[in-house]
Amino acid sequence: MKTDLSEKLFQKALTLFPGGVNSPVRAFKGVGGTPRFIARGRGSHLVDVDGNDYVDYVLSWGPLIAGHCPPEVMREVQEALREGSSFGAPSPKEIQLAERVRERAPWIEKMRFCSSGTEATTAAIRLARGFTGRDDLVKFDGCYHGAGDPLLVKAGSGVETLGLPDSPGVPADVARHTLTAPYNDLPALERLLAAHGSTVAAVIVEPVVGNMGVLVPRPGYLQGVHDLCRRHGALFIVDEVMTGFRLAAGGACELLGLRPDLVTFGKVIGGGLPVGAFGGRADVLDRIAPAGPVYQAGTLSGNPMAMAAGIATLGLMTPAAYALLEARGAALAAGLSAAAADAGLPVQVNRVGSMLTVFFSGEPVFDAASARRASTRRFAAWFHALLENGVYFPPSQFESAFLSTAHSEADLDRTLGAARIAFAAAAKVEA
Ligand code: KE4
Repeated sequence: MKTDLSEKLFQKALTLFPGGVNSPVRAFKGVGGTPRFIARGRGSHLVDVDGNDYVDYVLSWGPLIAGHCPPEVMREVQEALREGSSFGAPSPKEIQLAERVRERAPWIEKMRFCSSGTEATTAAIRLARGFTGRDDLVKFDGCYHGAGDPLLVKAGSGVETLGLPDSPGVPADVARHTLTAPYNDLPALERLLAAHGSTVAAVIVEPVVGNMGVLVPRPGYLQGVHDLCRRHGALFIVDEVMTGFRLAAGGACELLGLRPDLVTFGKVIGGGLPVGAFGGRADVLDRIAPAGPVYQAGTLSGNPMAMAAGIATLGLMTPAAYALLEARGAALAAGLSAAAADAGLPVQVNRVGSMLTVFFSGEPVFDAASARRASTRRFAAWFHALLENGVYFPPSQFESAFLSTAHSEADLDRTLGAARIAFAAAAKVEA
């Protein structure tokens, strides 16, 4: 596969950007090699600057649930742009998107739009601290909630991929207020809150973890987390940036029957344009300025062009669309498991709906510690063999792959054919 132009552009990018990228996970650090520079996306496919075509399972890390450039989204965004991209003033489109959100997630009594998932989680934590008057926060080892200071403690995603202990630059005074517990381990959280519960403002969790690779919550676990929050007077924050509007119309909260105090969104809610949101109980949200004293703001929050992309994207996600994502996800997971077995490779395929990860491990993967025991060397060999055969998976063992409604049966056939070749390549690598 010719990658001359990507390699040339990457050398140039290295003189402009730290690590040659504008977000660490894109740098292929977890798998080695040169990141592909992308020329365009269409439906379920990407084409790189050297003209190579790939079935895309990154989908901009989740937002493109209807694939690249769905005509309905393109039309609405172009329409909105004709009237103006951003006013810095209220506009009807923010009301339209908020009403679509609330139709799907009625536990969101009030909300605030922002421009990224990181803004949403950072604001939700400040709001929980302001509402409770407490300073401590609990998160789970391996969960990633964006690049905000309070959250870069034992985080997943790029932090895990790069093996960064916790990010330098986060003052010890901030980090010490972030307590961590293992995911899927209720007794551990019980012990932590028994010791610190009176100073904990909130517990934040990825309901289905995507940022250690996919980790599936054990039955009753998340309800148990919520019950412990209630017992200790802490707010329960569900971070649906990755799962929101993807695992169901009402996200993981609908799928798993959760009713959190606060929820955060990103990715799909903007359909590929920059949108984040946080919302939940009205009595909590009403502490946000200018209704209350907890400050949060953003120049482009609720801009009509991004709202138009979100409105159109959510409008495409019908019950039939979710049924299609479930069918495609199940078929892909089954095909990958069978192909790995044929290659004599022990793998765990963790999947919920259209989110999945192939862990190169012979044991169940249910938390950060078991995920870290997977073979990143075998994953890297598998990733590159897939890429060489026109299939673009996330370049890290500790990320989720995503499907869209644009992924066809032909895409899955091509993917499984490439996967068979890739598993054979991985089998030649020491675990
Ligand atoms: P953004 O600030 O990247 O929009 O959202 C942060 C965030 C918050 N919460 C969850 C559960 C998330 O998954 C994310 C972002 N996810 C990563 C992918 N694992 C974004 C990709 C990147 O960092 O480039």
